[in-house]
Amino acid sequence: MGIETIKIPDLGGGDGVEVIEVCVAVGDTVAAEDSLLVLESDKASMEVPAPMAGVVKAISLKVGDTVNEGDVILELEVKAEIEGASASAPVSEKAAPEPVAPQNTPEPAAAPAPEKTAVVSAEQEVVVPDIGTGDQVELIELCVAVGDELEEGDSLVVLESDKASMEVPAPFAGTVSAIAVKLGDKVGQGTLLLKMKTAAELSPTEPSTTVEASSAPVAEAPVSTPTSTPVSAPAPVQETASEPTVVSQAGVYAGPAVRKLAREFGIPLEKVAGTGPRNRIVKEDLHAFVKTLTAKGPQSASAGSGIPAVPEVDFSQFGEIDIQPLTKLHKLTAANMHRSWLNVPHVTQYDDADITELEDFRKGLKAEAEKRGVKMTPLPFLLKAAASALLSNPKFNASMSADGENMVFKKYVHIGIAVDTPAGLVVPVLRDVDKKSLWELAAESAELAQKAKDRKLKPADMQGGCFTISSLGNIGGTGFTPIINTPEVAILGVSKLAVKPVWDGANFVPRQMLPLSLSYDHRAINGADAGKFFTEMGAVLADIRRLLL
Ligand code: CAO
Repeated sequence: MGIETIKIPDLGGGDGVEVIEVCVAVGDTVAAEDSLLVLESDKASMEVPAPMAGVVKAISLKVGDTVNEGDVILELEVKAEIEGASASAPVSEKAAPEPVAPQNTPEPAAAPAPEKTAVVSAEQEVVVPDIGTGDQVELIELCVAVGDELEEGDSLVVLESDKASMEVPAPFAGTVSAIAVKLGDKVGQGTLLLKMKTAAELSPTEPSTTVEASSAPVAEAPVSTPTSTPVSAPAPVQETASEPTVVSQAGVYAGPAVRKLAREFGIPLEKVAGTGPRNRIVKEDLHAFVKTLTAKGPQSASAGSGIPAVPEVDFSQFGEIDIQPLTKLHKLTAANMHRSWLNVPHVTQYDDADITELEDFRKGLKAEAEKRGVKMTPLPFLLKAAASALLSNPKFNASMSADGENMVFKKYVHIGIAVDTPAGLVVPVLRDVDKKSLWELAAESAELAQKAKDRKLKPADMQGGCFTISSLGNIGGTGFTPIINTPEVAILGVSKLAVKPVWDGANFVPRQMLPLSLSYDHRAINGADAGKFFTEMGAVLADIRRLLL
């Protein structure tokens, strides 16, 4: 065992950098490379990793301190075997953070001085400067768009390595004329970032030049003359005036670890309020952001996915109100509807089925129905017609696998019926509809509807459906757009029967027309399939003898 004093490593040529996060506490066991501190200058932040594993015994710094190379960070108790390893690598070398700023930061806008003959608009290439590492780093923010007018020092891009993020400022004032990079690109010293036009005194024949932007230093760094080497193979330049991939997060202050976490969870950093020094976003802010989203429920969760949330309104300011909590069933139904509506591309097709003869037949069954103690409504006929169409159109009697890779075709025909109850909407399922008689279906649907209203349905009564019928016919309306009961791929809406004039080839005759609306999942079913399904259903409803065929 031994105590190692861990000090601020070489900061890449700068001094006086602020401690904005202390990532460890006394008593913590840290592994080599664990973050100890986060330091930040005006333009860059970096994490200082532990040079070795050990237990933190004392911490000499606190948030807000300004530190320089060599300042003591903390005392680390190191085990014997680790000590040996540390002895061969001095703390100052091992603890060096991912360099953020080069020792010799090139002077901004130090393009080679051209011959001065006239004032013209010159285009200059801006490349990634010496960023103190030979590795390629990721471009995580593009702060400008083509056409932007920039001042010298305005942020162009933010680059991020495992341990540090850094802004690359404009080396001179000008207008962005082309952007050569996009988010996620891996770049290194000399990579062409963009082109800028600047009014400069140049020879009219002066070719476009290349200027290295100075990566934002941690602190003031000694200035050296830049290398103005044109990039030999520049990345393709996007000349479009409004580049859609440009995302400006300029002004977002967050360290690499926070940015990484935000990316992993898809949190838009620009929407997170930073509570750290100078409004820096710290991990706790991300936690609070996610907690707020989850606490606000599904509506706000959708806001997180880019859908604007409906603003909360205090209705009592307009008059008397009565707030009643939603039932559990209502909330469940609402969540299912919302999920289906957001996940499934719905298409709804409308048609009227001529059920004049069906109605005559149904009404003729009234006496027998009474004897049997059942009510023969249009619903059992709709169930039979739907079962017939499902069998001859298997795409409707199917579900998409959750990964979107397969269609699951069902060899059974179980159909759900939407039942309106005081507690909310439920969908009990009638099994093997294709194999049952109209009388059986009439009895069973009435029984299930009654059970639903009495809240006596069991979960199994509502599972296994292949297709749903939602009948508002006894209530009214000429048509509606039913929402698919996922993972089913289609639903039939039934509206109120109406007598309409229909042209029979010689005359308009009064026919009893049943308005139907068929919503289907357009990922699984196309319009032609739906047209065929509808035509077949309509034919069966128009002449139920077809059920015998
Ligand atoms: N047009 C005109 N009249 C119709 C009809 C239609 N399309 N469908 C049914 N009717 C008639 C029936 O023939 C019956 O008339 P009689 O009393 O004269 O015989 C009357 O309307 C009542 O029928 P019903 O409601 O008792 O039976 P049903 O088989 O038609 O429906 C059920 C059963 C459970 C589907 C229904 O009661 C129900 O709850 N419907 C609401 C479903 C719903 O809310 N869907 C919305 C989902 S999306 O928000």
